[in-house]
Amino acid sequence: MKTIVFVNPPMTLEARYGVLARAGAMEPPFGLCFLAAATREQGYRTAIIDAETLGLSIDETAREALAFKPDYVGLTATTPAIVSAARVALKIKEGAPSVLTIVGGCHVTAIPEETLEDYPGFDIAAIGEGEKTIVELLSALDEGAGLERVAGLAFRDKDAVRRTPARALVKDLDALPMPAFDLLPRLDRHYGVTAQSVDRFPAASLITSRGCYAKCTFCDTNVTGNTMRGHSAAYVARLMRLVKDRYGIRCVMFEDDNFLAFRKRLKELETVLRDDRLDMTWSCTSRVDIADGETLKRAKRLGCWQVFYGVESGSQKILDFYDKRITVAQSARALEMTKDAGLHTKGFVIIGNPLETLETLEETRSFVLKAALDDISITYFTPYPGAAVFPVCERYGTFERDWERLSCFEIVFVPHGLSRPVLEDCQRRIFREFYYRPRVLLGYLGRIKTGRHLADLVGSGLALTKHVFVRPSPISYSIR
Ligand code: B12
Repeated sequence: MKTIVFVNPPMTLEARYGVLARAGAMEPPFGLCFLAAATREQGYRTAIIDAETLGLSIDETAREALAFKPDYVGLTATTPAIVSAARVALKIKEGAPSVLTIVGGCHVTAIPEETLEDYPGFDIAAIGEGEKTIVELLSALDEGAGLERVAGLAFRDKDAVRRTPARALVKDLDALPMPAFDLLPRLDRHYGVTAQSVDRFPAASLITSRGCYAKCTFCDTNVTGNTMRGHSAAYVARLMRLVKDRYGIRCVMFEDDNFLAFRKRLKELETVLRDDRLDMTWSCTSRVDIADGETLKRAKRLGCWQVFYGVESGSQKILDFYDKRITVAQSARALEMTKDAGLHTKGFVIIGNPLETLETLEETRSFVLKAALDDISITYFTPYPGAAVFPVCERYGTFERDWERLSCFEIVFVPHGLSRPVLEDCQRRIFREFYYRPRVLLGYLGRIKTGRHLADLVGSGLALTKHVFVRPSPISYSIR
């Protein structure tokens, strides 16, 4: 029996969230769980090493992987994780040169040739969704057959990198084996959404669909594409039941790009969940143009307590530049409807965008302060290779192409006419003016239900306070 070890490479919360690390959480590497379920079903001895969650170093990760005496090692990587993945792959090759390393995920999917050229530790790249690719690839390798027959690959051939035809998206997600959460460290102990996104503990995140119909140009959708595919209502209920029964999970954060867009499924869930008596609460994402009163009230009835929206900016010019296809007024309305339905709201905001000026920053600040928001996340615009804006972003500002720093919490892009201190100061100012208001603070106090909530909220609150008050930047962001 051949062995494959999947690796989520090391990456700390500090690398992901910078000074706000305390507010971050580890979540399961869903892609690897799907892949591991697929190879295990085909009879491969399969393991997952989640080095990110276990806090392993590069050396420790390679050592743990080699301890399984693998034939194959499959590494996943986003853009900020690609260097770490490449280091693990090299270490594995040093320890056992015959092990074949395969890299997949959004970074290599966007730029396979460059990735294979830059990182000699990777033997083969899997492009796009990987469940079928990995199974066909392993069987081709076991049979000693050529790789050309396997769709969705890139590999080195003499001095060049060759690609095979594109792999089609998975049509029927329910047909995939259930994600192999059992191969991870225990879900309820090692992974946890923080209290900002959870109303009860233990909590976990899940993903129940792939793809997003929108084509916002800042967003990297190159793996799952623009065709929305959802697991069925019955599958969603089965998944919730599984994490509840096996790990005692009581609250779920759905990480789908646009959970509420599956309106028909939500209706069906009403029956399925009532019959199942799951008694779980959840939070989810939505585009603002999907939100309507009926859907939101239904979500509330089904246990939803919080909805996350990508409001992105208070400037229409920037929303239009990104082809976001929403208006600022639509965002404001969606947030009000969500509050009217009795739900908490969180908005994702991006600053430092192409075309950003002091005026557009001010529009965003003023929008955030007026909108019906309970919570916000403010990140810096980050051009990812899989996003449509990537090839043109340097027309609009200076970009530092240092993959490891592309976390959205470090400034790697500065729009023409603005500067790094101005962006830092703007982020601090919006955080400060947003959070340190009686309405928002009291809202937070109202959420404290357990000691765990208290510890999480105090911990992240202190980190935020230190960030916004204690470290003033030398230049002041001021429009007037
Ligand atoms: C859930 C999620 C998270 C979770 C869990 C991440 C995880 N490890 O799965 C958490 C919260 C931890 C997270 C963290 C981050 N995330 Co995130 N996240 C997502 C989200 C919403 C879903 C990911 C997912 O599960 N997709 C579904 C699975 C099935 O797809 P997949 O993971 O890509 O895996 C498939 C293929 O890529 C391929 N594949 C992947 N690996 C391999 C390996 C092999 C060997 C093979 C054969 C195939 C293969 O097969 C898989 C199955 O089909 C995506 C957006 C999206 N819709 O994909 C963003 C996304 C992946 N995240 C993103 C970012 C920026 C981050 C952070 C940097 C944010 C931060 N500062 O914390 C960190 C980076 C963490 C890291 N380790 O690199 C970006 C990445 C962009 C980029 N090019 O790098 C995305 C694409 C969002 C976006 N549209 O911009 N994220």
